[in-house]
Amino acid sequence: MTTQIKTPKPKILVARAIFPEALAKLEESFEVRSNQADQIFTPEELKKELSGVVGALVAGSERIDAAALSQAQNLRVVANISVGYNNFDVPAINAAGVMATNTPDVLTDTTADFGFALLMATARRITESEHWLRGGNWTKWSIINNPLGVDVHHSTIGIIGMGRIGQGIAKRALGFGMKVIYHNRSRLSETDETSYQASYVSKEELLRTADHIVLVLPYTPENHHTIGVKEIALMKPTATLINIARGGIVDDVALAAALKAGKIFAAGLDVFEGEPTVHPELLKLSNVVLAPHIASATEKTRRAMVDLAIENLRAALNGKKPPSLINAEAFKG
Ligand code: 8YV
Repeated sequence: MTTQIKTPKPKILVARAIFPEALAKLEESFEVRSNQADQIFTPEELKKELSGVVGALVAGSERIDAAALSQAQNLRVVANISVGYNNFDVPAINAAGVMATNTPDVLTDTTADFGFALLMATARRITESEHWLRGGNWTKWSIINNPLGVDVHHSTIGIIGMGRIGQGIAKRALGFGMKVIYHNRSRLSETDETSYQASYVSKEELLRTADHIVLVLPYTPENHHTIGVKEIALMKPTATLINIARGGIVDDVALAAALKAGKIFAAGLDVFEGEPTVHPELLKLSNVVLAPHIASATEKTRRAMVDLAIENLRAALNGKKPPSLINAEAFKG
């Protein structure tokens, strides 16, 4: 009789709740430390959870830095279920010899749809009107005595951050007959500018001339408070500001004060400084549409994000190049 020696499955961490079928599939190949209770780990807990695992699926809520990695001697890959990766300290991850991945492309259209939905809701005062109606204020039809919005069609949209999602917003804006202006670290190719009918302008010109400003740039320390008191002062009093980028791109205190004083028409925010806490002044205002960071939140897209993160993790652990490797430079040669 031969005794079969079972090789132990490699250990991985799934740091946030994921779709049960995806988890079950992972459990076929890995010993999984899962967090289906969806509790946010403290930095100390995260450090412990990462020790002894070879791979980890994480999200924006998990800060992966030198402290988190300090006991993660076996770790080979951290796969973010998110395109933005400002939760990653990339130099610290490189120093630990760990691959870092994200989930681009699969969420582009869903996120651009949401950016446009938030713009429409903000300009046309949809949530405010609904509250007004539910509050029993709709007692008669009126030409002037109900919430009057600003037009989206044929207005000028200013997109700050013209990556994949910014370009998705531009495509949608064309359908509304909008004039598209943008500001970005680098200019698009002539071909792309022509296809989106988009003009590159300075940040100041964009702030002064756009009717609707949509923020889609990644968060970096240099982009901290891209929009603050000075920038809001340049905007038109009829302008709207939409943030689907990251908390910290906008100075929320300055924005709340400007909205309260009527310096701009309205804002639509999906992301906040210090989220999930929202600045209390913003919660009191009616000229701001607030959403709980849901730009990528359709079932199809969230499943695609989880699947891509798993594909990245499996590739890295199988000695292959993950499809969306962020720190490829660190693994050259
Ligand atoms: C995620 C996002 O839901 O992908 C991103 O960058 O902002 C969202 O799609 C969020 O980051 C969760 O990790």
